[in-house]
Amino acid sequence: MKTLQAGRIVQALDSFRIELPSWGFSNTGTRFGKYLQPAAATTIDEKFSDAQQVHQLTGVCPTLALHVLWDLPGGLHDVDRIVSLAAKHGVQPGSINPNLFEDQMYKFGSFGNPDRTVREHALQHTRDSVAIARRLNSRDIVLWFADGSNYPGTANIRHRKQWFEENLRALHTDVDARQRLLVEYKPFEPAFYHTDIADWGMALAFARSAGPHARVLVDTGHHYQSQNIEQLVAWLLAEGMLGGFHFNDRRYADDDLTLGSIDPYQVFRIFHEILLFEWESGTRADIAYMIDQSHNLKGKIEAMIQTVMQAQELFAKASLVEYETLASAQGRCQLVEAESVLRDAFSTDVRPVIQEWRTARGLPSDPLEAFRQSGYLEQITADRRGRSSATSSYA
Ligand code: PSV
Ligand code: MN
Repeated sequence: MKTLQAGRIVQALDSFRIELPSWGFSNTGTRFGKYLQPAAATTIDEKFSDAQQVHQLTGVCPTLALHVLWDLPGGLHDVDRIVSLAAKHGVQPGSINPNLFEDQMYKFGSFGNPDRTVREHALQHTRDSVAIARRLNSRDIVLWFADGSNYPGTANIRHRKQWFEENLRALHTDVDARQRLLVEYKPFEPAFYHTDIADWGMALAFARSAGPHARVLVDTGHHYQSQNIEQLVAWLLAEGMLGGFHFNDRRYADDDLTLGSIDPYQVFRIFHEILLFEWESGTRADIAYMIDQSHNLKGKIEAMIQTVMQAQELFAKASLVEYETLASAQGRCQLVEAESVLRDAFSTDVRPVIQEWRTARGLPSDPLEAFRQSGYLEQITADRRGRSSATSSYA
C-alpha cells in the first residue's frame, strides 16, 4: 500500500464516528417470537454498559441512540439518570427517538390519525422528546412513523399528508438552532398497503415543509428490493437535505442484519457518493451515521462490533477512490476505466492500515478478538441469566 493511500485511510478513520442503538443490545424478535439471549441488556444501565464495551474496543462510538419510551419511560424525569449513566460509562446520549407505534391509541396512526385528539397526543410526545433531547444535549430527534393502512380505500392519503404537515410544522417551532428533526421513511411494515412516509421523496417534502432544521434520514433497510440507494443519497446531498443514516443490511425487507453482511459494495457506493460530494464541494457533509440493527441470532455485542468494524472498512475503502481519474474517465465516457476506479478502491485490502490506526490510538488491533478475550460476555451472561426480556421493537 502506498503512503498516500495509507494517509487517506487514516484521515478517513479519524473523521468517522458511528452511533450505537440502545435497542440493539436488548432482546428483540420477529413477529413470530423471540429467541432470548441471557446476555441481552434489560435495563438502561446495561445498555449503556454494553455500548461502553463497543466504544472502548473500537474508539468510534461515543454516542448511544435512545428510544424515549424504552429508555426514558419517565420522560423528562429520567433525564438526570441518563446524564449520570452517560458519565459513568463514557458514552453520551445520541439521537432521541420518540415512540409513536406501541400505544393502543396509535392503531390507526399517530400524526396521520383521523382523530384529532390522537394527533395532538402524538405531537405532545414528540414535543416532550425535543425537550428531552435539549436537556441531554442531543442534537438529532429521529422521527419514524409506523403510520399507514393495510387496505385500499381505508385511509384518506391526502388528508393524512396534511395532518402530518401540520404536526411537523408545529413540532419544528420547538426545535432550537442547534437541533435537527430527521424524518425517516419506510415503504412497508407494520402497514402493508400504504405508509404515510413511504420514500425519500415524501420525507424530503415533509422535511422541507417542516422548516429549516429538518432533514431526511436514510435507513438502508427501508427500500424496495434493488432500489438504487446511493443515487437517492447523491440527490439528497445535492439538495442539502441528507441528515443521517440508520445502517443495517437486508436481503428481503427490513431484515436488520449486520452491515455489509449481504452487500458490502452497496455500503461502499453510499460512502463513495458522500466522499465524492465532499471532495467536489470542499465541505464536510453534515451527516449523522447511526446503526439501527437488532440481532436475533448473533450475540448482540459481537454483532455490533462486527458492524462498526465493517463500517470503518468500507468507509476506508471509499476514501481510496481516485477522484481525478474518475472525473476524467467519466468526462470521456470511458466506462470500463471509470468503473474500475471504484472497483480498485473496493478491492484494496485496507485492514492492515486500520489495524495500525487502532494500535497507534491504544485500541486493540482486533476489537472482536479483544472482546472475546475480555471476559465481559461471560460476566454479563452469568449476571443477567434468568432475567426475563423486557424490550420489544419493530426495528
Ligand atoms: C423502524 O423500522 C426503525 O427503523 C425506526 O428507526 C425505529 O426507531 C427503529 O427501527 C427501532 O424500532
Ligand atoms: Mn431506522
